[in-house]
Amino acid sequence: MFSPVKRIAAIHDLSGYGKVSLTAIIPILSAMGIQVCPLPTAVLSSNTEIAGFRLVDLTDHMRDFIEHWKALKLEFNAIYSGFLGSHRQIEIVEDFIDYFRRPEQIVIVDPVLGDDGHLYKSMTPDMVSQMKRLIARADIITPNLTEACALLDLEYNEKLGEPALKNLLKKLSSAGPKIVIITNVHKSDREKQTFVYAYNQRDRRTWKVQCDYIPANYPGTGDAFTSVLTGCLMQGDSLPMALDRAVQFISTAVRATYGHAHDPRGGIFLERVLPNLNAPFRPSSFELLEQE
Ligand code: PXL
Repeated sequence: MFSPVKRIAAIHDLSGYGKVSLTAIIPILSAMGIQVCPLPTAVLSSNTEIAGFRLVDLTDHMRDFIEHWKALKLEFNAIYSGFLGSHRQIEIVEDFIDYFRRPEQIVIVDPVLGDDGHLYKSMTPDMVSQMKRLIARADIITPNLTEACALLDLEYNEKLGEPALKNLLKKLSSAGPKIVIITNVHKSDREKQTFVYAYNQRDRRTWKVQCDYIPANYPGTGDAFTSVLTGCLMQGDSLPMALDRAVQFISTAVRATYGHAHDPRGGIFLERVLPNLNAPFRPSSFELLEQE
């Protein structure tokens, strides 16, 4: 039996400072009326962009925590994983999905591997292969362009045209996930815009959403994006509506932060914009690119 309040299992790290992972995911989904059950993968003093961070790895405790959840017979309307620190953690998430999978549930995997054409330092080729296995279990994946290329063993090319992007979406979707969302496409300072592309295998429609581009990199914006998107889908929004809401929310959050003299490594000022999640919404930028 699902809980009367929709519930999501969130398998991510907890970083004390610098709004990434659970410190972004919990407030966003809670504000959207969803109960978040965090399964922490690690506890950090801050995100890893900030020099001197301390980290306690929780891999050795995760299976035991999961045993308790099994004993409690917990059920989840959604399962959401993001940045994972080791191949063992990826295996734990795979087993988690296999055990807690239910019909009508959404499994979202954000295959965090890198950005701007580079894999993160901790991402070995072995982890990329395992991430390929994990995405096969997901209903929805949200790679950025760098991660999409890595998952398909393609060289990163930031100038991919629309036919090539549609091809990427479909290839990733044929690996398992019904919905593939590629973020951070065509970042351009000059044109002041960036795009999100999405393909839904169920209705064979491809969508494109335009976002403002602000030349600042805040860690955790990907986590905030996927959290809003997930919350919207759990509330019953269509895919394009959820994409549009998530993009507008992030855009506003970045603008609310950018004007301050603030070290971007500290992340966005999420608390300034959380109430927007419950404001009336006017979709503005989604576009149907293709209907097969
Ligand atoms: O997904 C972003 C993220 C998650 N977790 C940690 C991070 C970051 C980005 O910097 O450092 C610990």
